[in-house]
Amino acid sequence: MKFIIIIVIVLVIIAAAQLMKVYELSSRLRNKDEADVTPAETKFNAGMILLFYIALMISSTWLFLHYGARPGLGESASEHGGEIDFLYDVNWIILIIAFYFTQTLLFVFAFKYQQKKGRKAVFFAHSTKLELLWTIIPAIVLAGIIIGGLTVWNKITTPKEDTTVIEIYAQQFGWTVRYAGEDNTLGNSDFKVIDESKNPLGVVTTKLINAREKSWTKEIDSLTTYIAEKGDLTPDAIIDEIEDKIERLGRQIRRLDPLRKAQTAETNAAATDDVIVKELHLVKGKDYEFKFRSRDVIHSALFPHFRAQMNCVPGMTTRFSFKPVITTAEMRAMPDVQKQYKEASEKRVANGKEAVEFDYLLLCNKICGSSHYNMQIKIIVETQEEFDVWYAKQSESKTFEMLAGLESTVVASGSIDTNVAAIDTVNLITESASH
Ligand SMILES: [Cu+2]
Repeated sequence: MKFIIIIVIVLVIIAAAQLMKVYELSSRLRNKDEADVTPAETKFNAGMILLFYIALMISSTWLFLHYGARPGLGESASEHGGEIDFLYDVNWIILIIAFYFTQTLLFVFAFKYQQKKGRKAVFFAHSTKLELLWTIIPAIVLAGIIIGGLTVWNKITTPKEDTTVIEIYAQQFGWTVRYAGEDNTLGNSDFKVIDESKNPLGVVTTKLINAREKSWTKEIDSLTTYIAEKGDLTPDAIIDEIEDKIERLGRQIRRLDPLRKAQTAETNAAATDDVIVKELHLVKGKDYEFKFRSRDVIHSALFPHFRAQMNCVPGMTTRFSFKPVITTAEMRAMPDVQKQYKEASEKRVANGKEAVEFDYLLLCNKICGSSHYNMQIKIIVETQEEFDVWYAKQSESKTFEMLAGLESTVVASGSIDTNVAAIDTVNLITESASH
């Protein structure tokens, strides 16, 4: 279907070009310059301009009325959101007034002052009055918009007291949430100790550093032993690779030193109780401070229903605070939301898909790669009681220490790490042999 439409458009363009050519040829035959415009043609063009103006006004007015002020977003679910909505509405009102005013001038003047016999255009080189008018009015309007925006921005970004700290960690292509635990303080973090499955956010504790060092030292030991015992029977290329690896591991161990120095009893304690999850649960009426980090490229954390957005920049921490004021259940019960989701669900069910229910979402709003469109997690706003039940369950199994498997590493690291080193060596040998 799309293909047919494209073909039709192309054919229409070709036909129009051919018609123009025919017109040019015929005017040449009639000995007439094609730049000469007859009064009838001028009148026709002016009429078309007026017609276009009327169609533009009717269709834009219909769009404004049909889609309303904030299509699909519903009521703001955060405390500060009302002010953002107000700014948004003010901007739209100014834009719409400017739109109707300038478009009317443009098209109506083009119609009114169409070429007529004996009419001459007024010529003037400069008009101070006009210059002042179209400089000062936009300047005042723009200053108003900017001052209004800055005032609201300063207000909503001023740090609040008694906020609950939550880290939002971005990476291609997903979000991870870290709750700060009882102490409301996040533990230190560093990319050097990131482990995809056990420590995805690179949270640091002295215990973790020691476990890392121990496991890397073991690996070095077993590789060194391998060279000492079987070096004579191993091709030089493989020996080189093993030696490179030993050097690399040594470097990794040395890089742990500054991290170890930065750790104190407090930062260790702060990290141990951090809870790492894949869903963001918030309590209605609580002030939150979100700290954003990114592992790879710039992402942007967008909370559309809360009218909040903040860039997540590799190498730095950005922050934003807001207070959710409507729970997920309350939002689902709103007539507008129910209507919107009922219609969507009916369409989906008709197409053999399952029905959908309203959910708050955290989305990525920076084109960050191929799966950017799908970089989202659910946000659930609930009562304190509901939150406590959920959180208790998470802190049974998802604290940083448990995820990092620290206890078991310390006890059993010897056997596990030697195995890892042995497998790696075998891999190196088989890889080189296959080349
Ligand atoms: Cu992203």
